Amino acid sequence: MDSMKKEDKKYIESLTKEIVRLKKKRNAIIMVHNYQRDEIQNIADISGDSLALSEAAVKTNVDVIVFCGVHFMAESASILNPKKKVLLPVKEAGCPLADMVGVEELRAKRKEFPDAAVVCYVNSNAEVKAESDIGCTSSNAVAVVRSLPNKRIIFVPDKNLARFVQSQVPEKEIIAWEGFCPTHIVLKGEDITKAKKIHPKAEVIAHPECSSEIQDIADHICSTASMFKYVKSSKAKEFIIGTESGMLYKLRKENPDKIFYLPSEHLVCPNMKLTTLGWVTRSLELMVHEVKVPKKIAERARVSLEKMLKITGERSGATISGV
Ligand code: CIZ
Repeated sequence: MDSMKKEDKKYIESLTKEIVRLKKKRNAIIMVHNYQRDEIQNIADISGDSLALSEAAVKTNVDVIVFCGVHFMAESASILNPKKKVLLPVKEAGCPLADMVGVEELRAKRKEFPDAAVVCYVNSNAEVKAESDIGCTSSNAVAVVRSLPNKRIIFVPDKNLARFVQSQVPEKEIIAWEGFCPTHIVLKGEDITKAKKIHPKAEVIAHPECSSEIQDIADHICSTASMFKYVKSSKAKEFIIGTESGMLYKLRKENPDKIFYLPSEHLVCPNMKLTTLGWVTRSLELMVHEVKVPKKIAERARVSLEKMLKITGERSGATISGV
């Protein structure tokens, strides 16, 4: 912010004012995912991971949720908040990982392994959630898999998270879907080695969507919600963060005495960065783009999300700023 030009600051301030005005007019709340742009994080009423946001929304008394994130997240918010209008400011903000599994292929896999339970990562479309036995996030995937009576688990769609779960639950057989996050996958072992050379005292924290190469060398593997908790409790002063760049803004804000490094300039999700203050303003002005899941699919998808919530209990990973 400090290096920002005067006219940029003015532009941001005037759009932020307009968003606050429109938010009141629409009785809306702004939910912001941890991977969003800095200026979007600054207008958040609630920020956090996708599920913490959806859960937090259930407790608010608003008519409209503006979800600054990607499509599957807005779908989850809508599934858990069927009476509220959920808006995704940029219609095209999708998730290639979520699109790597389809319902027909999943049904075929189930036929191949009829004794297996299907666990689906939250980064999946509503139809896939509806087709699964239970959902999970990166913070509770291990607990969800452990809780199931089945010895075999079909885990969709992220093969790297599946691999991490397998390492933690060796007594089960995880049949991993071949999906991956195109942003996390760009992080290479040599990026970590380079960063470690420059910052030898830094701890390496990586997201489980990173490749096996990264999982093997990281000091700690955890979801975005767990990263905040881990950093706060760690005695280390410096951290190399192996996940999407947006995380660094809030990590720095919440831990001013600690230093954070991004090991690769490519750790930027192009879909997450589509949302700008201009699009949020337009979204509230025109009430676009509503994300609505067909009732039959939403009901079944809600069962898989609620089963997950029963296992891990209520989470408190969201940061409430300005409701
Ligand atoms: O659940 C989320 O928001 C995602 C996609 C990752 C995480 O670790 O928070």
